[in-house]
Amino acid sequence: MDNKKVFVTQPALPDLEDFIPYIEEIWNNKILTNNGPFHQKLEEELAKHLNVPYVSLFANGTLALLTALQVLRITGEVITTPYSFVATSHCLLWNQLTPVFVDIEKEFCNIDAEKIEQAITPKTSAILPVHVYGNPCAVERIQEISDTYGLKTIYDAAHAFGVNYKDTSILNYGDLSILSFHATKVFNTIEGGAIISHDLTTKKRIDYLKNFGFAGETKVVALGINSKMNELQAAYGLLQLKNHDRNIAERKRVADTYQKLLNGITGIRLLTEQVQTVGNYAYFPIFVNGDAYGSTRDDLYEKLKKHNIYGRRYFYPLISEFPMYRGYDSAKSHNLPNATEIAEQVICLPIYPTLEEVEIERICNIIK
Ligand code: T4K
Repeated sequence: MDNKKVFVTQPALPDLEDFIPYIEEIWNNKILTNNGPFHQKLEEELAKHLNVPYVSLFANGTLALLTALQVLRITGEVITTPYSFVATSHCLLWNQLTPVFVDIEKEFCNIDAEKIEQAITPKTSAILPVHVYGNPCAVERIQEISDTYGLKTIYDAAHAFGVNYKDTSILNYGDLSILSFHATKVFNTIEGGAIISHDLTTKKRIDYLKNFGFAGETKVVALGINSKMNELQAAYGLLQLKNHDRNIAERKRVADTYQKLLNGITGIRLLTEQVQTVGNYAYFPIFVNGDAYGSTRDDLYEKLKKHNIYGRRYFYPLISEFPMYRGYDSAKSHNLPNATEIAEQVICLPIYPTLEEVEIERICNIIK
C-alpha cells in the first residue's frame, strides 16, 4: 500500500513532443551556446514574467552568486545567514570573503534584520540574506541598514522565483538578486540560474563576467569565468515558462491541503502566510517540537522514510556547523540560538505540481 516513493520534490516536465521543435531549431541553426537566440529570448521573457529590468542567465545559481559578488567588487566581511543551502556561504569563501553569521527570526526563518547592525565592523562591505522557502526577508529594514552603513545587499533569492511583495517582484529589492533554476526549483532549466540587475551598465558587467570577462572580440575587461547557460537549457526554460502558472496553481493546491490537514496538531508548527506577499509554494516546511509532539523530529523523519516519504531537513545541519565554517566566532551556536533550534525541528514535506491528494492525505495521516 505504501510502496510508492514520494520525494521532497519532482520536477514538472513539459511534454516531450513539445520540446522537439525547439531541439530541431537548435539543430538547424547550429548555435549551441554563447548568448544564442534562445538564451536572449529567455532573458527577455523572464524579465517580462518576473517584472524586473534585467535578467542575466547562468549555468546554475551557485555561479550566479559567485559572479554577483565579483560584479559589486565585494571585499572583507559579508553578513549572512547560517540557515540556508551551503552554496550561499561557499560563494563567499570562493571569493576569499569572510562570512559573518547572524541569527534568524523564527517566524519565517530569515536573517533577523534587527541583529545585523551589531555584526557590522569596519571590514563589512555587504549583506547576503536569503529569502528562505521563498518568504521575503525584512527588505525595507535591510535597505535602511545598507543605506546607513554604505553596504551592498545581494539577495540569495534561489527559492523566490515569482514571489511578489507589496505589488512588485521581491527581486526588485537590494542591489542584485540571484535565482536558481535547478531541477528541484519551482521554475527549472535542469540546471540554471540568473542574476537580476536594475541598470544596463550593471547588466553589461555581469554579462562580461560570465563570459571570461570579454567585452568584444579581443578585449577582456575583468577576471571573468565561464558560467553561461546553453541553448538547450534556455529553450527548455522557454517551454517551462508556458506551464509555469499552472504549476504554481498546483503547488498552491498541495499547500492548501497540507494547511487544512495539519492545522492544529500539537507540537507541529506550520508557517503562516506573509502579509502583502504573493508566494510561490516552493517548499512546505513543518517544525516539530519534540516535547509537545511526543516524538522527535528525527523519529518522525525516519518514520516517514519507512513509509517511502522522503522529506528533507532543509536546513540541517546549519552552514555554520560545517568544518570550513565552524571556526568563525560568529558560527558558535550560542550566537545562533534560533537557527540552532529551527534546524533541529524542520522537515520539508513533499510539494510539487503532480503530487496527488491521496499521497498528501497519506503523509498527513502518518504525521497525525
Ligand atoms: N542558494 C540557495 C538558498 C539554494 O537553496 C541553492 C540550491 C543555491 C543557492 C544554489 O543553487 P544551484 O547552484 O543548485 O542552482 C537540492 C538542489 O541541488 C539545490 O539546487 C537546492 N538549493 C537545494 C535546497 O536542494 P539536494 O542535495 O537536496 O538535492 P537532491 O538531489 O537530493 O534532490 C532532492 C530530491 O528531488 C530527490 O530526492 C529527488 C528529487 N529530484 C531531484 C533531482 C535533481 C528529482 O525528482 N529529479 C531531479 O532531477 O540539493
